[in-house]
Amino acid sequence: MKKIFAIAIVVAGTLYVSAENILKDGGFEKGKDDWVFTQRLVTGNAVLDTEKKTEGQQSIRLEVTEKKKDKDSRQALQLASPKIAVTGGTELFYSFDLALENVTQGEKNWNICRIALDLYDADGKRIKGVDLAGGQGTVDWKKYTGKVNLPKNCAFVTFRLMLSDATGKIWVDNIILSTMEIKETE
Ligand SMILES: [Ca+2]
Repeated sequence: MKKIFAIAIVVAGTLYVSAENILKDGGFEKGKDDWVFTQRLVTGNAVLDTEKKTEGQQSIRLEVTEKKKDKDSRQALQLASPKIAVTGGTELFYSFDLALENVTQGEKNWNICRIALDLYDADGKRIKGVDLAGGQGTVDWKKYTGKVNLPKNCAFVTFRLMLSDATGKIWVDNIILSTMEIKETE
């Protein structure tokens, strides 16, 4: 049985057609316990936010308030989804909402907010990461959509949110990953 986005239709007045979300609870309505939180050499957190959201009752907020002073390129705060089974050699479509507040770049130009898809083979070996969005400064909610061509040996993906050696806050909500194009009509 395919899940159709009845909730999205009601809440956002938005109709999603023919897109089944292979990421369970991409809107963080049931929390973040299934996600993997990693914190290295920074002060910060990942928390559910009931005030600022685009779908349902809550979104996820990542915030870094302070970095350690000693130079280390591994300073980061990130939250990664559980591994999701996919079929190699196919297209994976994505859609998500992202907002930023006072995201300040670290030393390198990639030390910003980054949203990525990580691709793994059947043995769990990481093939590569694909950046889906990034940014710095303060940016109101924006929807990002697109597709990733999965290599033939790709068996799993994870969706990852990251503040990489950067301070500030980001919010993400309404993540959809689908084997079919995500069509949206008002
Ligand atoms: Ca939500």
